[in-house]
Amino acid sequence: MTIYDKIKTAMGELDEDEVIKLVNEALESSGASDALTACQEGLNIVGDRFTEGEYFVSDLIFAGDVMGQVVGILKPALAAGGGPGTAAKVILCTVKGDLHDIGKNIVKSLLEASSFEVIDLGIDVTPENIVAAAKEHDAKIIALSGVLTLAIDAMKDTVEALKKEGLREQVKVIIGGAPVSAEVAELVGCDAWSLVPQEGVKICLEWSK
Ligand code: B12
Repeated sequence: MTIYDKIKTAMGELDEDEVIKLVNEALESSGASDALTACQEGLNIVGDRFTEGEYFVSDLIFAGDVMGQVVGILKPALAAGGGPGTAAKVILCTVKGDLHDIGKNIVKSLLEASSFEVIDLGIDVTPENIVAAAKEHDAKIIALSGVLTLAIDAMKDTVEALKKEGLREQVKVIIGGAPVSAEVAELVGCDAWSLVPQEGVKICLEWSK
């Protein structure tokens, strides 16, 4: 069993001590990205067990806590070599109805490592508040995160709200999070999508040139 398989299994089992120990080991030996992916795969196991009724909401909360610790450990390595840097502003949030913020926070760290000024609106943010923030900060990039299926509608509503306010041509919108795909991106009407934060940052860097 590779260390990554071990991390995935330990996360799936919600074995906090083992996850933290293995993630530290992985960080020393090789890649932070692979350790992050292994943890995400472990979280998929947690999610499946929740769906099957074996785990409960309290287990999701605990999984979120363990993942938060993992992100804290991996953050410096993930953010290292963040790229050339830019001073552009990015409005970032988890969309309306969705309280999941671990993925959003990873994206934030990586954007900041590339010197973006991130205006983090937090979680459960309405399209109206996103539009208001884009106006207030004169931001040209909006990054939306969402993990629940219902986040897709909220992302679509946000793009519609930007159109309604006549802002759509002036801002670029990127979306990410578990339910996002090419089809979802088309439905939402955004400019780009990614499940990989590093890739998302690259796209934002292109836009800010
Ligand atoms: C931890 C967790 C929670 C925690 C969240 C804590 C927190 N602070 O975020 C808590 C306990 C709050 C929670 C609550 C709920 N949850 Co929950 N939760 C999870 C779990 C186990 C992990 C989510 C996670 O953090 N993943 C790790 C992060 C790093 O991944 P990520 O968000 O996808 O982000 C990555 C990429 O997508 C990308 N990315 C993300 N955003 C963006 C944005 C941009 C711009 C870019 C470029 C990239 C990008 O970068 C990240 C790093 O690679 C998942 C299971 C799973 N399979 O993931 C269920 C899961 C998401 N939850 C689920 C459910 C059902 C719920 C609840 C409804 C449970 C309940 N009955 O109350 C509530 C909903 C609350 C709400 N309104 O949001 C379902 C969702 C089903 C669905 N399809 O809609 C899942 C899939 C579990 C399942 N299989 O049933 N949950």
